[in-house]
Amino acid sequence: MVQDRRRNRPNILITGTPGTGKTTTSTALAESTQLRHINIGDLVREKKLHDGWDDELECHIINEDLVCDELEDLMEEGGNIVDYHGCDFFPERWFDRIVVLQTENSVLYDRLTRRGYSGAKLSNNIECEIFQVLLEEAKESYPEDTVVALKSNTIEDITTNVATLTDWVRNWQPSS
Ligand code: DAT
Repeated sequence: MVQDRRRNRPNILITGTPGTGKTTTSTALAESTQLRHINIGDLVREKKLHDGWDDELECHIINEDLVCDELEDLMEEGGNIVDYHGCDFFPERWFDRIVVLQTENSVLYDRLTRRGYSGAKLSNNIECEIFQVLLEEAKESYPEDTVVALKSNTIEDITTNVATLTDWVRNWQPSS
């Protein structure tokens, strides 16, 4: 695969089941690296990059083409942390690192319950984590050596993950 390395700062995708800590991790990482944090859920709401509301899943029906069009220039420029619970519709060439956060089921269950999830929305997300759906999706969508799974059960995990990723960003070099 030919990487698009005209950018001189890397792009990172932080993905995982809702509640695994994507936004918390991305926010801390953006602070320590000065990369730009792009929360896809917020972007979709703010710029209305959706095709309405899904009553059953209780979320916007994201318009993937509109999202990709919206982000193309920023991604080409580099220096982005993209935070989203899906990863298979972004162009492969956008990302230098794909981070899949993973959380123990019981811990995730408590976090999502606290967030007000119940019924199908809660069980769908717990199943998504049990079956490692995001890790499989990432492995199928990106070169294996760019995908890393990190556990996100505790605050200490976040601190360690942010430190590891910050080092990785500092050492990243655009290839010639
Ligand atoms: P996501 O963006 O993946 O949906 P979040 O960052 O909004 O997740 O976190 C959801 C909640 O769980 C929030 O209250 C912070 C907490 N949390 C996330 N990761 C954690 C971790 N590794 N340790 C402790 N709490 C965590």
